[in-house]
Amino acid sequence: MNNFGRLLVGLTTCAALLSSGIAMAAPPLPATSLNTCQDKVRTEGKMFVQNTIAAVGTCLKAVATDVIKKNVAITAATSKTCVKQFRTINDTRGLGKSLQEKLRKNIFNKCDPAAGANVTHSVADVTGVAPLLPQPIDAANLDTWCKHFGGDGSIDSVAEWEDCMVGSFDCEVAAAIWAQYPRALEWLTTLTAVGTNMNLVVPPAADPSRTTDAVAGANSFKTLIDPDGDGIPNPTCGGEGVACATACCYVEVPPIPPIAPPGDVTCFQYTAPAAQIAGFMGMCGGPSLGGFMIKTPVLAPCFAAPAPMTGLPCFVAPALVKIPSDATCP
Ligand SMILES: [Ca+2]
Ligand SMILES: [Ca+2]
Repeated sequence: MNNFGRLLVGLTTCAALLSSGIAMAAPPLPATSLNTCQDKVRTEGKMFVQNTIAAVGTCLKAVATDVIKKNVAITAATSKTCVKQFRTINDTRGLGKSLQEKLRKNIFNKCDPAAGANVTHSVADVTGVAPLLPQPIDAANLDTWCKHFGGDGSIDSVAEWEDCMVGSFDCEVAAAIWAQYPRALEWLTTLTAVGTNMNLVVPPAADPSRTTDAVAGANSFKTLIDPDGDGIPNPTCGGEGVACATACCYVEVPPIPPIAPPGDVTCFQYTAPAAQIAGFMGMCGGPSLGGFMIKTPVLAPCFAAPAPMTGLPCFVAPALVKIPSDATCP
């Protein structure tokens, strides 16, 4: 074999080794894959929060220049800037261009086994419910807290974890923006007022939803600053900071010899914010049915104590009737 022949054989061998090396590139170990997911959540979370604050801040900076510096009404140029910025927050085209779509896609790619062969951990390793790995991420630790952001009380998928992240990050951003711009709610209200400002920005023919998307994005951001829409900003993450209480309404039939010793009790338990609980307790009080039934409201769960008059327990169904909790309560 001449030198050229040897070179050719060598090159061929090299190429074969390279290609087999590529073909044999092993997927990561499950624990490595899971840690990559955890780290992706860190970097994506940071970028989402920073970029969302930057988008809203860029809009409000332009408003402040009009209003504070020049003492003029919000200009067309500022409205245009705000449409551009809020489009990054809400984009209904589904092209993956909004900040939220990017966050979800990048987390999906590293965290969801459905993304492909390089995600070798299981969804259970993410949630921590019956994990296969010894050390899960334990997203299920957030089950109850995430109900404040619309969660169903049980994080069973990567997407549900993403939902909770988006909700909590949005709240964080709203609080930061309001702290920086005490007039944020007022200015966003003016920017989005029907028939004015942002609504007057003409979208390009190729992108007709640009303005309506941006206005919707600005309106939902307003809701984050003022969840109950009363015009008073209270960007408490997860709503207006609802504190829920549980009350019990004991309905007792006293023992009336010789009919019904030792009496009877049914109790109704309800969990809701303070105002609803007050109404519930108000309806419960006092005797009824000519004194044959006594209703007693107690601000505690029904299983906390026996019925006040008969002393009968009301710990389990059918004596204990649980009214579904108010939707705002975890
Ligand atoms: Ca669920
Ligand atoms: Ca409010």
